[in-house]
Amino acid sequence: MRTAKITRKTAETDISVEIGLDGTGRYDIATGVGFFDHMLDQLARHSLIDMTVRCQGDTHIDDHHSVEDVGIALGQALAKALGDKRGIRRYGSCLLPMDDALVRAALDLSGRPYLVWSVDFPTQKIGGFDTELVREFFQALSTHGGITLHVDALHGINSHHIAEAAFKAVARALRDAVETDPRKADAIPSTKGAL
Ligand SMILES: [Mn+2]
Repeated sequence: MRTAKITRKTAETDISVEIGLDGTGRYDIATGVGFFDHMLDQLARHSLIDMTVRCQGDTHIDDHHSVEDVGIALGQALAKALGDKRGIRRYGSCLLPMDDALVRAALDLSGRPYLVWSVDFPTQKIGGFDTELVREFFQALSTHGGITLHVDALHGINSHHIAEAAFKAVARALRDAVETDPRKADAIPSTKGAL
């Protein structure tokens, strides 16, 4: 089974993350940030990656450290669970509508972190959540997961919908990319022989 557990403790956050790539999208998420929990629920549910996430962070300052550091830990967990990436499809993409919002995600589990982020939010906040933290999360996930990740919002007028569509689009793309390809089950999907 392709699973990983990461614990990460700093002066700002205390995090544990457990994932199973070959899961059914079961989730148990408690980060101390309500809207972020809602987004991670979507990420697990739509990637079919089982996820348990716990974060105790300095949310008395703001949500920034908690969101960024969970992104770091989840990225590290993904990289660890993927191992040498033998047999994976490697690429994934998704064009995901949610009411007014339409978000495109394309990713490559290349080992080369690169984020292209073209998502504008019409409001600075979703409830008490800073919309700029959505990018911070995906930047951390990309950097620490070794993921080339492109996310473009093609349309959207509601910030909650845009954020949720982004998480769901990345989730669906991840689902495809981490899946093993039965035609190439023993091969590392690169002409270089390593990812
Ligand atoms: Mn929602």
